[in-house]
Amino acid sequence: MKKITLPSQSALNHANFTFGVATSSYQIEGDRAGRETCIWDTFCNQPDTIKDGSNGDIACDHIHRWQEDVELISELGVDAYRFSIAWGRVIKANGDINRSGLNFYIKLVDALSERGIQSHVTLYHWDLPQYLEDQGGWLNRETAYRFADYAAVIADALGSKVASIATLNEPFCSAYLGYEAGIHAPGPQADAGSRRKQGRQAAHHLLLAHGLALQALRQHFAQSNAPQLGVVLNFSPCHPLNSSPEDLDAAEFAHQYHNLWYLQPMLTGHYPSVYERLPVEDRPQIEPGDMALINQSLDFLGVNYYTRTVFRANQQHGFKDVPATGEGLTTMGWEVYAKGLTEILLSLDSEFDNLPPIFITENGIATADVCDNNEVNDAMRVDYFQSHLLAVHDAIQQGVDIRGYFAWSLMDNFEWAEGYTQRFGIVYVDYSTQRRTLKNSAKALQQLLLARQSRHHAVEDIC
Ligand code: IFM
Repeated sequence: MKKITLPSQSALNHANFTFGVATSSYQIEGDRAGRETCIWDTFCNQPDTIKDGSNGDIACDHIHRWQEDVELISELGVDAYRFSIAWGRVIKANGDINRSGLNFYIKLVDALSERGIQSHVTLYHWDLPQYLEDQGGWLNRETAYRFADYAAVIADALGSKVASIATLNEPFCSAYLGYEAGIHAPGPQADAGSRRKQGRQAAHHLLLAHGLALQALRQHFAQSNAPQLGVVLNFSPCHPLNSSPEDLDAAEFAHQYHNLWYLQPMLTGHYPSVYERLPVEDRPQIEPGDMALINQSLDFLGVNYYTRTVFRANQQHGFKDVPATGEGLTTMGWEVYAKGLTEILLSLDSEFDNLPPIFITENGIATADVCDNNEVNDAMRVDYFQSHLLAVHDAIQQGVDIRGYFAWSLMDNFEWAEGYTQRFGIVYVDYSTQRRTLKNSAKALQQLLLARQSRHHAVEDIC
């Protein structure tokens, strides 16, 4: 079996570097009856939205199997578990708190903490309650204020029991894929001509939600032990197809539009300069004071990285992505490009003076896994983790402040528009029995992490 190894002096070996695994609520929880309907329930019910016609009604049945899953996480030897909270499991349509839903997360965090595992919580990983969508969803400014109220409820309930709270996961996907491209929930809300405007408006309200929630969280924790507060964004280095001025410009446009659209307002209070290149009718409505609200200080930035993207010039939109081709693509059709992770980390570090410490909050690969006799030989995933951990090591060596790494994902799960056709887990899930089996990648990470743990314990004993 392949191993994962790190240079012996690597910062990733230090006890203060956090290793974890990650999931999200809609992708694993199931128990549809225990929560309000969310936009993904509605979207999955529409024809031709999900590749295999599936939904998250049962998913990995995590709500009923969470104790088994906590044991699994603990067995892996990780320091931390990153998961998201389903807003509609915690706040009912009438605004009351759903006590049993909230208690689920309290019990989860307590059980993790009893095993010495930190909880890293994300408040919003795409499952907007349908009752808010019915009032306009992210196109309605009010949703941002409801998000801040929900954040305060979570702060009150989980408070200083958790290591970190991230407001949003990949708002780019919520706004761009959900509204502009329309391939994620809630799906197209307008004719093609108005979708870009709607995408930008949803993005602006997501940014506002982030700012208002951070403000509420800071106020809540003013007198007490605060978890680290931040946000999780997805990044992909944008490369030109060739070195023509048009393609170079397209790649820069895409970089600002995809990578900087959220981070720059959060860190500086301004949209990137390509904002000015958007036709006036595509720009979001911004109220006075919004940009200052969005510009809250961050304790950490969560970086999700999977692959790079290649762009060429396009008359109509300024840029167009060029899908990867050739050998060695993942089952998502994504290129394995580990040095892109070092590249984007260095580029963010040089672009922003006030870049907060970074956690790699998602990194992983979908492969065509088969469980044969309780064995899943996912050698490609082992190689992927190996090369990407070295890419993180390289970035740290070059001065980037990176505090942790979370593998995506703890287990196979509902991959949004791809349904259950993509397996991102280090643990294989047989959806007909819900049986979980450690893939070879999980065993390789486990070996690395348990060896690391025993070295830390040995050092503690000496001290
Ligand atoms: O599964 C998703 C996750 O929900 C958000 N980041 C990307 C992953 C893989 O597509």
